[in-house]
Amino acid sequence: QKPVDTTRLANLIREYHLGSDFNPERVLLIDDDTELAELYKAHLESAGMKVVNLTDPTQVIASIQEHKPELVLIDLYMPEYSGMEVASLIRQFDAYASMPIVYLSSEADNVRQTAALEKGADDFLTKPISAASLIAAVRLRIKRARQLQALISKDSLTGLLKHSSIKDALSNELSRAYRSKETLCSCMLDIDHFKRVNDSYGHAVGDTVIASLATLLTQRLRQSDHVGRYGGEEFMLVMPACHHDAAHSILDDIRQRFAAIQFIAGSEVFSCSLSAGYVVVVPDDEQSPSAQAITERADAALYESKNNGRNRVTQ
Ligand code: GH3
Ligand code: MG
Ligand code: MG
Ligand code: MG
Repeated sequence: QKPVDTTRLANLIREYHLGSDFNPERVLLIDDDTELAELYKAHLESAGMKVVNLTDPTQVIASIQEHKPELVLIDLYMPEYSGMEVASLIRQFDAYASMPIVYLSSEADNVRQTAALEKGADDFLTKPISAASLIAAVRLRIKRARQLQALISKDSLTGLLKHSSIKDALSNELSRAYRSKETLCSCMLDIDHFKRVNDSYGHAVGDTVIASLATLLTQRLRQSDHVGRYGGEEFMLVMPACHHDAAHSILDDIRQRFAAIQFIAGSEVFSCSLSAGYVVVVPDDEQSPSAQAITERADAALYESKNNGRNRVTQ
């Protein structure tokens, strides 16, 4: 009889109860007063958030890179650096332009509060603060930041994830697959002879074809799958927990459904086809290919589909 993998079982049970949407808020708290920082950390953790305390502001960028917080809480007065200096340091990085920065300070003077906010922070919370107020303030700002992030990560024509966002999705799902030892399927998909569509019927009709494929992909795939517009008429799919047989039949079904769509342009009716290449990653301890290596393999499979006559799916 096979031994039971208890870690895997525990993870499965946890995921089952928490659901795939469970995503605790991540907060970085910078304060020289360690006792107070521990108290605030405990408040936020009691609400299920993940909190990292930092007493040395010179480590702020390294800490942001490591913990990827969704909000930074900064004390205003610290011995070596002021909170204002820390806020303006964070704002020097384009990547953190939209990260909510909130001061947490006993400073009650409005003029000094405003001066501090001008350094690039978003808001001011005054100490002492109750657990309930702190939790509500942090939770609401992170909720709003997530809504904005979801908006800016989408492609405007199709509503799918943008190039950089689908790449992030692949990296994240890959790490998760290696941790949970689940298989993962990644696919590249490209419309065949799309130039001809544009040349024959115009760019606007071409856009409609791209948008129709996007709709088909979102309807046919699961909620937990990720769909991105990788480039013009090229798409990337990331399908967690998808095995080889399932991957092939889903992709081939998409291929057939797309080929069956009849597009109308003026008095003409036409149809298109697509080619796909996919990779199934089966995690084992010896091989953990990178996201880039997997994308290159999916790309190579796509080009095999193209070279073998298009309108087909290749692993
Ligand atoms: P293949 O079967 O080898 O993929 O041939 P193809 O003609 O599809 O490939 P190619 O990559 O040469 O052409 C893609 C075309 O897609 C070129 C470009 O003008 C067009 N395109 C890229 N983005 C858009 C877009 O947003 N809208 C429209 N209408 N066309 C686009
Ligand atoms: Mg202080
Ligand atoms: Mg093409
Ligand atoms: Mg192309």
